[in-house]
Amino acid sequence: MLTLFSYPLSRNAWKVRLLLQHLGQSYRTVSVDIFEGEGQRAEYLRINPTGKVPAIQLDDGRTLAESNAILVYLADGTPYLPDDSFERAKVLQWLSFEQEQVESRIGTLRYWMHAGEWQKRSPELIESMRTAAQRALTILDHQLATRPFINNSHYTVADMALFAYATCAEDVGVPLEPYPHFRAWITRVEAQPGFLVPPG
Ligand SMILES: N[C@@H](CCC(=O)N[C@@H](CS)C(=O)NCC(=O)O)C(=O)O
Repeated sequence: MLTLFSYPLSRNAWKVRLLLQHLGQSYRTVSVDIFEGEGQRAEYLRINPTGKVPAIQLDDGRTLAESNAILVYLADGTPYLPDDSFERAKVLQWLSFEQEQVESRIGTLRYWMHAGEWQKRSPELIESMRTAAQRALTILDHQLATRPFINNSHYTVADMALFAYATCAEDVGVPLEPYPHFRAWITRVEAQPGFLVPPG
């Protein structure tokens, strides 16, 4: 059975749990307490050299880390990842966007909040990350003005990945009010059969 190395509050891990739920695939969870340094233990670093969650281990012992790489692996051959090479590359385009422009800003601010590190950062840095997050949300809002899901009419792993942190914007001080198409997309994603409520 697939093993998922996870932490309850992690939305990067939630992306993977969401896909597994959509797929109806059984798995076992091993909790790695990233706030207690468990990710840095030698035993876990052999599974994921970055010490972060999520990671997965297959029955044959092989391991895979990076949430979006895991999504692509698990979604292969399912409706959540197109077979057509161009459409598939478009999904990868949005997965890269998610890591570069959403997770790195909103996800990092959220991590600082949960880790109690917010006060250690300068207000200027926090504000510049919020501004960058607004730019990312503007891009998503424009994209979603003309299509129901980020890569057209099909709900894919790109929607799952983007949902994880883009929807935390308000928690880190970025209001969603200016992004009506993005907010309508949130409702569409939440209505997908098997949707899993993300951790707060
Ligand atoms: N790019 C990685 C990021 C993973 C990541 O940052 N995970 C966080 C939890 S959401 C973590 O384990 N943080 C612990 C740390 O930074 O040491 C992915 O998408 O999987």
